[in-house]
Amino acid sequence: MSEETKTGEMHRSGFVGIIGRPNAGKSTLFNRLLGQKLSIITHKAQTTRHRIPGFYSDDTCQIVFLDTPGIIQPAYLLQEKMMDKVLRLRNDADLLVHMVDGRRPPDADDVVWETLAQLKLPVILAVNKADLLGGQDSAAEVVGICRERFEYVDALAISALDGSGVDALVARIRDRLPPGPAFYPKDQASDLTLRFFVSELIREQLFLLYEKEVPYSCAVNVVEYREEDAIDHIDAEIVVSRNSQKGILIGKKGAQLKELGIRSRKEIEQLTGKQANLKLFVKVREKWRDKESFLKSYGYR
Ligand SMILES: Nc1nc2c(ncn2[C@@H]2O[C@H](COP(=O)(O)OP(=O)(O)OP(=O)(O)O)[C@@H](O)[C@H]2O)c(=O)[nH]1
Ligand SMILES: [Mg+2]
Repeated sequence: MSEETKTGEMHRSGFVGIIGRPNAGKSTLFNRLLGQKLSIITHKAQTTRHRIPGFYSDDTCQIVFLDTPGIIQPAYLLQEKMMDKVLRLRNDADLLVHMVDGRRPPDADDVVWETLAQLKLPVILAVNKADLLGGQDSAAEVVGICRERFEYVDALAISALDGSGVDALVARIRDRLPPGPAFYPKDQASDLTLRFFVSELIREQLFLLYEKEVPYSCAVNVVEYREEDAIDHIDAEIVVSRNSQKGILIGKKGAQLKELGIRSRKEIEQLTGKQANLKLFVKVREKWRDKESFLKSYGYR
């Protein structure tokens, strides 16, 4: 049963997938919509590996946003699993927001277009990074290019970074959702575990601290999380796919791993508002990115 809101309009609710090429700004938009850091963001492509739900609620609606990994042609099993998470939106979402970096719209042969077609859902185009574009005309040009390649139900320019256009985007999403009650309590932000968020914060620091292939070869598992009143004790393992990467991760006399620990701890303490005692362990699992059983146990189902 859907109820009328204070303004007399119907309460609306639904699931909205945020999709697009790596680095388009999906997680930046997601966090801005939710007013908090639920998804990790770096300047590197393929930062997000999971499908992350975040609940946007106000008096008139509840929107469950789903942040997703950037769409690519998969080269190994982990990336296939990442793309599965995008394709599963077909069953789980009412609407999609396609984020495009306004400076580089996807080429005509980009795998993104095929994915959009496969998903068979209404799609709103959000031309992002408007703050870096030369005004309305350039955004309109990008909209024109994208509309030649896909039939969107709506399109607008936004900046996920400075927030311009984001309220308008929410209003347009809301108008397209069916009347319905909230799915979750309105003060809840997500249904993922603290362990998950902590492992993601460590992965974010891995992306920022290490170069080239290393961050892409790492998975992070929180293996122990023990809460005390004033402090959390956390053991996390970092899984690498080759022995040589273990050395890089640890660094000379353990300096790099120590730095990773310090940076991650700061982020975790910001999240929990408590002190954290973080211990990091490095483990080698040959070619884990291509092995079903490892992927499963690291949460990439
Ligand atoms: N100038 C500007 N930068 C932005 C904007 N939105 C995102 N960025 C930057 O773009 C980079 C990628 O942002 P993310 O939010 O991680 O992108 P993503 O689409 O989630 O990337 P993947 O998870 O790798 O698919 C970061 O450095 C962001 O700060 C924007 O509106 N303007
Ligand atoms: Mg992301």
